[in-house]
Amino acid sequence: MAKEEEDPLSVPEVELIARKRLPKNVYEYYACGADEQGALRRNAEAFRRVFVLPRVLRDVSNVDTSMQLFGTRYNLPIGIAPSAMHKLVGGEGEADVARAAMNMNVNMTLSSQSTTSLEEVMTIRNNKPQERLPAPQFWFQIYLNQDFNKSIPLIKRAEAAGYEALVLTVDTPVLGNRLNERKTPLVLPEGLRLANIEDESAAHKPRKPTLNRALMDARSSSKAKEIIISAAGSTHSSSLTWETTLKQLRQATSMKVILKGIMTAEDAQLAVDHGADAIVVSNHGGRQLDCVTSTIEALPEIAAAVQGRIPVIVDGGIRHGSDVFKALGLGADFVLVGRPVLWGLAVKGQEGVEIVLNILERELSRTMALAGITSIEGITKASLGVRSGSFGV
Ligand code: FMN
Repeated sequence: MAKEEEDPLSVPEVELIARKRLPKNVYEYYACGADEQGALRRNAEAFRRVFVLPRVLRDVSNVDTSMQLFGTRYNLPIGIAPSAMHKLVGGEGEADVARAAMNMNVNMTLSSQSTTSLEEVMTIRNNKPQERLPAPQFWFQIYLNQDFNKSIPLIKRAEAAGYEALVLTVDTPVLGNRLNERKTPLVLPEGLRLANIEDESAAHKPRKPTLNRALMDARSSSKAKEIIISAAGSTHSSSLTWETTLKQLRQATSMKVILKGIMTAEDAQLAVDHGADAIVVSNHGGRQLDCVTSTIEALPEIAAAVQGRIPVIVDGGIRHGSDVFKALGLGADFVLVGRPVLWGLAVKGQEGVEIVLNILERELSRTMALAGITSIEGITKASLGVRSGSFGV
């Protein structure tokens, strides 16, 4: 095995190894964006137009990357974004990711389209032996059904299991047009189980033995998603509205409600007005609307509109600890990483996810030291410069 394969030193190196190891269709499913993949590229490229201002002769012998969110202290201002079907890369999928999150004291959002049940993932969190830090909180991501009542059982299960927050993904009234996925269709392997959704349908109806068969026969992952969703009597609802959705969720659960997929200051203001507990500035990793700005460019205006009333979280294109620094400087309280976690999982299971998180931690800590900053709260736009005026710095 080549040296860099044994010991990847950066997230792009982890991705290179993952790319070599994963079947092409699985790699494409994880990597691709929508249409011409403009949003996917812009998410990462936009970070390259932001600079960190080095400051010298400051005592940076103790750099602390920990921070607090909803009253919980985390080692890092970095959480794991929800992504579907982790067992496609092998191993124990979401369970491996959850163990890594626990070891690293990192927040994790489980996708409703996971291949491990939400209860099993929460058991990993709850069985943590008493240690120095309290366990990190886990959140549960959901797409709502056209008929809200059909979503209630899944919401109740997440609440009963102990998830702190429900992350409602609002950028998917219809699925994005992912050409690469369609060109290299994903045929799901035997034994793969859409754990939450299959359980949900099984809880209410006789078990559907044809589900896995139908998934295996699906000619693309978009098709597979449609099958999964319809098996749960569910769909990506295209009729959610500001008027009803948050009200319905409030009635159904006491979990915090986080809206994921906000890209404009106007929608951020509406999220605050309608009582969201936090927002995630996200374009779904470039997998939905292709002709959209990068998330990091959308962030400053959104943070300005929110004015600190609720936490602003951002994801998309974060591949380096310095990207995390830049996102915080541009107004985010917290960031999520999607694909880097999947690459780590593909390379070495739980250990691979920990390798990725450790790389990001070391890079963030080094960037802070070189910028003369010792705490997460100390990272502000005063530490940043930009090549163009588009970031409002
Ligand atoms: N977002 C969701 O809200 N629910 C999902 O089930 C979901 N599945 C995803 C599957 C894959 C393979 C990828 C790459 C992303 C998925 N996302 C999903 C979007 C991520 O939560 C996140 O917004 C995105 O990956 C962040 O960009 P990054 O991958 O550049 O870090």
